[in-house]
Amino acid sequence: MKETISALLGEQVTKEFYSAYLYLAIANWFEENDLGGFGGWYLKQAEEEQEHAMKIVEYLHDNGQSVQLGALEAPRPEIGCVRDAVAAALAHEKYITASIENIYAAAVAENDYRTQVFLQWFITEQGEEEKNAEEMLTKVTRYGEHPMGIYNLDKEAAGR
Ligand code: OFO
Repeated sequence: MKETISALLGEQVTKEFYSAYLYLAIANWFEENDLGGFGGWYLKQAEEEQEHAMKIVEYLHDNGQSVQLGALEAPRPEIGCVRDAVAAALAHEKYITASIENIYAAAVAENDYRTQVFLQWFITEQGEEEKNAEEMLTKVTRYGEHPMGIYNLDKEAAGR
């Protein structure tokens, strides 16, 4: 594996752990504001992000690479309401998608076919996560506009 790819994947490990840390911060905000249901969702996201990090660690090791762990910044999302929290998650997912796509582009440039295949799972996963985050933001925004907003949206989605 080329050093550039190995380094980018190493940085991605830190970004995935940071994602977990950010989701924990968001989960904490919900928990501290008596919205444990939302909090549970973000705790689950935090666990998934750690799994993503470990998937990359394993891939690097399977390919004879060493992993340089980076420092984790303390997440300080600016959350003043439910919508802010959900919007912060969506913005972060978009940032991670761009980061994964950047590694994919580098793998293409280096003719690193194995890494391209490896990253396909992450590209699909990011699509799912962005979709979930977008949907949550739409629902929370509509609910903010009108308490029946979520109900109406669900009916529309189900075609009823
Ligand atoms: Fe790691 O899945 Fe999104 O960020």
